[in-house]
Amino acid sequence: MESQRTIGSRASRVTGARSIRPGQLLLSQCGRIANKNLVAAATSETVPVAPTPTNYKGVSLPTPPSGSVPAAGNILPFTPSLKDSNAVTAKAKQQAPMDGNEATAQIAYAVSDVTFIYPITPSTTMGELADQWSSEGRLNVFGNVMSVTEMESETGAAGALHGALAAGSLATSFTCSQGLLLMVPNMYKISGELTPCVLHVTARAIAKHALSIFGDHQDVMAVRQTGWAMLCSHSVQEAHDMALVAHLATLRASVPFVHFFDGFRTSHEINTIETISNETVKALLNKPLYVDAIQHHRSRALNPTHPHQRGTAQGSDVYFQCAEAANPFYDRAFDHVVAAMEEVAAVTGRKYKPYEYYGAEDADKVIVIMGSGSQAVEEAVDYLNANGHRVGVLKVRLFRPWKAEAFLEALPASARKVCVLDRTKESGSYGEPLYLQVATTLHEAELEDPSLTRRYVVGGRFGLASKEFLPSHAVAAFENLDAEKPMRDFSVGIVDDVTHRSLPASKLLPVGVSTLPTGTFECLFWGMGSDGTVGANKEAIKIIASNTSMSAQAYFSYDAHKSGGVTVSHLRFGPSKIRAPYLVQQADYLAVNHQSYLAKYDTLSAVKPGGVVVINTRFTNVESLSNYLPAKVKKQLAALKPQLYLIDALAVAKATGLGKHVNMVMQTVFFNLSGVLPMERAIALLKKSISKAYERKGPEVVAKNHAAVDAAVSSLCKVEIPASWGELETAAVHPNPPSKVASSSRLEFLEKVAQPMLALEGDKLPVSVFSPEGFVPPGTTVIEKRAIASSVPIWKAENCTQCNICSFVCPHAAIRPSLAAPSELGSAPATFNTIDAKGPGMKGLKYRIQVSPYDCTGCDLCTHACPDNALAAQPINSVLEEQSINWDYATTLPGRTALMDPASVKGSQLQPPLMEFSGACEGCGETPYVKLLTQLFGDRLLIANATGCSSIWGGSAPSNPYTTNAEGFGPAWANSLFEDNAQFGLGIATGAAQRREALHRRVQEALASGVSVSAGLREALARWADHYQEAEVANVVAKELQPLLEREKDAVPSIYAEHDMLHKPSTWIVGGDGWAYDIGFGGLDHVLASGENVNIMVLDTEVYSNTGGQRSKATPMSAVAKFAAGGKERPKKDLGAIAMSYGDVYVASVSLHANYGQVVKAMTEAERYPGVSLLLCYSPCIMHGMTGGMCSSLDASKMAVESGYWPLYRYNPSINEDATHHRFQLDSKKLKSELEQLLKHENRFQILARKAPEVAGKLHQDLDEAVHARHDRYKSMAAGDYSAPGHAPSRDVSPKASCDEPKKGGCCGGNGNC
Ligand SMILES: Cc1ncc(C[n+]2csc(CCOP(=O)(O)OP(=O)(O)O)c2C)c(N)n1
Ligand code: SF4
Ligand code: SF4
Repeated sequence: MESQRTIGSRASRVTGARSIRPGQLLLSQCGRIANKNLVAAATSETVPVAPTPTNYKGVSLPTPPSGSVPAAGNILPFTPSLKDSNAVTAKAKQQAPMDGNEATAQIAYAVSDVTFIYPITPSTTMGELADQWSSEGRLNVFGNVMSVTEMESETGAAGALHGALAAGSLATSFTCSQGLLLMVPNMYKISGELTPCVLHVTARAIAKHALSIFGDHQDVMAVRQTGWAMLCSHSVQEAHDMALVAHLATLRASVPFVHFFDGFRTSHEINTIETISNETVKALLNKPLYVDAIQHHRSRALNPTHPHQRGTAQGSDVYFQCAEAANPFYDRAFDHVVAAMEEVAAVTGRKYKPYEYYGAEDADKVIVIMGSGSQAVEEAVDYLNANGHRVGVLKVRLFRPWKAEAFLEALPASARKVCVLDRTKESGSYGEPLYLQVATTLHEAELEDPSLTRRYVVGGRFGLASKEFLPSHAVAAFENLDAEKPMRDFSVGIVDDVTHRSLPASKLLPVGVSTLPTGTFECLFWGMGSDGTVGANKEAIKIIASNTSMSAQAYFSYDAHKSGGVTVSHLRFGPSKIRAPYLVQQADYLAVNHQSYLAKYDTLSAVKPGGVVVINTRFTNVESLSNYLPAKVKKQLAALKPQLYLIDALAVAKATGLGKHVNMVMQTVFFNLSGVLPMERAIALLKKSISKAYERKGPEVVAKNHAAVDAAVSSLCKVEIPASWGELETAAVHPNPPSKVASSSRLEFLEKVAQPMLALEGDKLPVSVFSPEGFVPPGTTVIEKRAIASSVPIWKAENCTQCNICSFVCPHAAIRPSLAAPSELGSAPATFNTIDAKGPGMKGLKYRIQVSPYDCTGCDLCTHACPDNALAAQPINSVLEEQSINWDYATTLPGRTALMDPASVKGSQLQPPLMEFSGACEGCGETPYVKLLTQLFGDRLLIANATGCSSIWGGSAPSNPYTTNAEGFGPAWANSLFEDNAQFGLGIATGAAQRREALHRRVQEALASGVSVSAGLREALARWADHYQEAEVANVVAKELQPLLEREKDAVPSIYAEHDMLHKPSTWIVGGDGWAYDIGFGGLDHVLASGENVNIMVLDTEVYSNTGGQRSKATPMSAVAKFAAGGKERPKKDLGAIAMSYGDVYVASVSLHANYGQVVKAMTEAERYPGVSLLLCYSPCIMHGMTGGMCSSLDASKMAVESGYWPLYRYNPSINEDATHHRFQLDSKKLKSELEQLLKHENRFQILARKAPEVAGKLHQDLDEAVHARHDRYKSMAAGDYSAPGHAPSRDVSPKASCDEPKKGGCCGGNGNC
């Protein structure tokens, strides 16, 4: 498997600066003491003496010579003294605002030479920073530029990490969740070999009934048995400090460390921290102990000059003993952690302990907790103790190796009741891991010393997938301990009305009482995904933290839509240190950046009475606003009496050339109204940060943002809230138009689950409304009605030629053709105008193009695609109600799906899209392919979807865009994981095929046995048995059979039981290029080679779009992507050529936006082909940075095809090669434009051109040459010449299955060769 390197990772870039060698030590070397005295010498007598390490023959192991660097080839792990007399003292303090990822990455980069990375949210940023710093040539403390290599998966990253460690490198990596799980086998290897290493983990939920990117400890708890020490950070500051502790401790202990902190809550929280400089770190690592440790690690490495063997196979005679031989290293690790913490304390002044108590000295109740939640408990402890209680919190940092004595020492003797809170769930266990550990510790202590008072201990769960954990929840846990019989195995923070395990709300800390330090200012900003609000707030908090003496904190919450979703920024700043690992509960300042949110969401629920409220609205006076706002909101405003400001930020943004990006305008207003900085200074700082942030996008973008800042404040108006608003009647308001879904089976889910979740009220839902397996009914996006477009297309009937192309290209299924008989139009709305329908079979019908303004995202692709100028974008407000009524009417018209061949561009659009209104970005290039797929085969689709954008826009609960046709048939969709999708899809196909074969046998046996059924049923069964593999016949007969079987089910019970398998499904394996080219390639390759009848659709955005645009092996040479900050140096992998090399795989390379007909043809051929089919789909994405935005995807795709950058071809193995028929057909024969045009059109290519023009020039030239060479090869293949290397074979290789539809010309396209 090819591995990829960034420019910065080349060995040549490891600068001339040195790594530490014995002769270069700056400090004197300390002596070493004999092994058996190690622990005692290092700690007080209370610490037991560790046994002398022995080898598998029971012989005492030698230690490296005292006081000197071990000889090369000393393969024993490092066993140093615990203390080192060479103290390094504190340096001047430096403060900086940063998030937990950056705080960690700074240390990891400083002390590591090598990393192997792979993106996974929320840890990706650490890898991205390492890549960026490496590409900028940043030196670590050893004077080296870190080598950063992106791997094909975390399996690969862990394997490579293991290898680098075995070669003696100081190596690290970053991951979480599914990624961490993939590392498990190598984690055992690394710890088994007692290798120093640190893995930094943003602890995250695991994909179970659903995937979740949010934080909890399920992933780290799943590796607690791998032999890695586990050190937990509780805050952003700790992430910085513990990262260093972990790196120091691993060198000391020769045990690898997982350093973890809460995903999102800590990894993405920006807080003001005191940083540790590289000089300080360097001074620490220059201590002889570490110099020795590093040298020792290197001398143990694999090296042919002093070889040894590792990783052997052992039998039952020795494996066990060898495993036990590692015990001394784990026995000592705790003390090494303590020593490392002391060293860090000496240079930072921040003292940490593995188990640290906070609270009343004489506490009677104590909560034990790990991670960011401990800060909420600290606030609760302060609050309760200030109110006469005696409570405390014991914060666990070191989870493995566990040190019972130290834990007991930290727990106050007065504590009678202990509550252990775990941020994980282990279904079926008697308790979660931290609870079990604590319970065992207490129990054993009591057994050992019967005089000890018995402690009551209970365990509970909190905060799964970043569920809010507030001080009031901690208080509820303390209150539980006061109950006569405290609840055990409880949950807190949710309402469990099924098994009744959740704690009731706290009585002692009522809602609305803040536990924050006095003077803390809290702000909320409601923005829309990709409108820049989050980015602007990140800058704002950095400006405040860096230019005032205040502490600052920022956290951002998002909904699941890729774009156009809701973002809420939670900012706090104030004179005291801010802990508060939870969302803002009572804002002093609220900005609502989109007026529609006021009606849709309860934006005012977390505002302090009398606070500042700023609304971006078109209605900038109280009268017009009054007409717009729902009564409920007006009443809320009247009650809160905020200082209300209005601004038409959209108008300011438009006037300054920023389009719909209102972020800078709203930021400027914030600085103006909050008064956090003098306004002149704030403006200067804002402009400076804009210049830095938008530098990559070019000077024009910078200038426009500067202009927006200048224009903002003068557009702000303060308004008085009319007293009359307080008197209004508040009828229940729902922002969404009534649900248009008739099916009662969906209604319950829609009403009880989907509606509240969409209104961002999901946190309040009780357990009982959920189906435990996490299944979602079809078609739930129909109720979303987001109305996020600023303008929508309106049909100009007079220009329309009825090509249906607007509908074809719409990524959101929001514009469709309607056909109606004149008689059906009697009750049509007045503006529902139509024209005579054109084309065969259309006579007498009326035609119209109708948009759904609530579902349109305003991407403008349709207006660009229309060849006849028959669509015009209109401001949404002017047409919303009218066109919504028209859309509703259009959906009541009968479908006329049989009028045209669905396998044509126009005919496909008369089929209902069974994937509609997804959460994809506006103009997304992936969705049109899947939408078309559902129009061609939607009623029989089985989709296995790899994790990626397509699984997020296609399956983020409660939004299921996959819907059903009038008969209730539609795509059945499932996501297993990222890496296993090909195999998952193969399994689905095999399972379904197996069941159908068995059914076929039963039908044949029933027919042969003369079973007593009606002639009609017998005839239909016989017909089905003859054609069961031909979808177009079998599925029609299956429908006929339905009522017949229903009537006569008792006669053929075994056939009736499987009647839903009478329909022949079409299995599609769908995923992005990251899946297909990288992490899932092994499985994909296996499926390609399987000969089974499955179809694979690769939505190739040429980057990992879902995680923010990291490079994959599909990324073209020279493009700048994340993890390829210096531009990709290697060419794109030719997946099509690999697939074609099997000879029996149907392969097509398509571009929907560039050639509509070819994609329909390829999809149809692929589905008909009875073996494996692979469709490579060019998918423009926001990550490409197209000039003109996503609506220019049509132009970009044409440029890509016409320049040869993206060839269009179809390779059909069912065609027998002869002089005139060739399997390989090049559909883009003529190159009509230069590659340069495309390169200039997209920022991904231009970044490098701006940053390093010479490098870009060379890479662009190489790319151009490669494109032309490939085109020449394809031309010769299309002429039947397969002789060049890498070409598809022309020999006959037959797939396993037989042609689906021999009677219709079949997979050969009618030439008789199938
Ligand atoms: C084992 C594992 N590693 C990493 C991830 C994080 N992850 C989810 S989607 C994704 C990228 C998907 O990229 P691609 O396949 O190109 O699809 P796209 O998002 O571009 O559609 C990554 C890295 C994961 N879910 N599982
Ligand atoms: S503007 Fe975009 S989303 Fe709206 S109808 Fe046109 S193509 Fe569809
Ligand atoms: S593929 Fe690109 S455009 Fe589509 S949803 Fe993902 S990030 Fe957005």
